[in-house]
Amino acid sequence: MERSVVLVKPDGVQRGLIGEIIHRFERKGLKLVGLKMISLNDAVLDEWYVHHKDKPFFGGLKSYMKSYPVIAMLLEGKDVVATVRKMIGITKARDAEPGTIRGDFAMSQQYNLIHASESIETAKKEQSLIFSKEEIFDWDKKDIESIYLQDELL
Ligand code: FUP
Repeated sequence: MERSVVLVKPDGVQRGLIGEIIHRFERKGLKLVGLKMISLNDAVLDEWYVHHKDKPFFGGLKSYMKSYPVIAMLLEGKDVVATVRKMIGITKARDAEPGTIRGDFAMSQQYNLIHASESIETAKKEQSLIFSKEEIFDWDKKDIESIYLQDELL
């Protein structure tokens, strides 16, 4: 099944929103298959934000992402990449829709609490940058048939 990588960024950790953010994904019915606290370094961030490397905000973005540890999650579900992107809201948090994580809890474009994979390809890249094989758990989620119709699981 499809996977998405989510980070609770340094501002989310500082603001005590780790539990709130994990709770939203759990309640949605997504399956948590990896979870850890990690300090990001230049090598990971240069790969992670390669599409932003020539932008004026790149240096500041990297310093901020290294300022405190982040919480990394690997979430599994049907069409999970698109679903999680909808749940987090748009980048500029003060314009994000109420009901989204950024829309409910943040005001800034940089301090926007959360990262989520933008595509299935970036999810795969991000998974390999953060999680080792031993850190990914393929456990049996017993309520899966109450979350999806059987046909949706094929
Ligand atoms: P998103 O996918 O919504 O996290 O946004 P982007 O990949 O476009 O940007 C990644 C991060 O760069 C954002 F979370 C915050 C930062 N950023 C800025 O600080 N300024 C900008 O103008 C755009 C992005």
